[in-house]
Amino acid sequence: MTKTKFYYFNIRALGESCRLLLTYTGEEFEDHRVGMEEWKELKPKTVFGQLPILEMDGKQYAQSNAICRYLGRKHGLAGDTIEEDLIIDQNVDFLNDIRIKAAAVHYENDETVKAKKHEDFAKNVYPAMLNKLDEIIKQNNGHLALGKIPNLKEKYLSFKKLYDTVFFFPKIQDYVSKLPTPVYNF
Ligand SMILES: N[C@@H](CCC(=O)N[C@@H](CS)C(=O)NCC(=O)O)C(=O)O
Repeated sequence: MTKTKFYYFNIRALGESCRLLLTYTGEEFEDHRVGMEEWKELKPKTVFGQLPILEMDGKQYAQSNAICRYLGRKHGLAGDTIEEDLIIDQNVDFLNDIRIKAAAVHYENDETVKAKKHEDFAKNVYPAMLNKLDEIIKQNNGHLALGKIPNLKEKYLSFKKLYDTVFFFPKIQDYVSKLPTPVYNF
């Protein structure tokens, strides 16, 4: 039997959609949370020097979205046609565009630049992107995926619905109830 091990840091970020998919589909896996000491040793042995990594039968696979697409196909969650796959991919890529903006602020070390970037994006970037995402989730009846950006669930009812859709599943609730505390909430 295939032994599946998922390697990522003890944060949600790029790993959580893979963990949620593994949990939802019932695929048995080890949720391996890599600490900084282990990472120093592991990094040069990974495909791109980054996490997440999915390991199956001792073979490694990288890139969070590629892993999610693979898990979706493997467990019958992909589209019925290649055009449906294209729609899924376009929405995931759009979501990633928003994440990249938020990450640029989150990981900025210079506090002045960080504040400036946040002010700029909050005024000129997020509203249009988040309204579009709101529209997509509404059109898809509460489906898609979302990274963490503060207060979205309060501001956009559709985001709350999407969250409720995902966290409604008993297997996901069970997974969440056993989670270790992430090192930070991102
Ligand atoms: N495109 C990659 C990006 C992976 C990535 O940026 N990983 C970061 C953590 S979120 C990482 O491994 N950082 C540690 C390092 O580069 O040493 C993916 O989606 O999997």
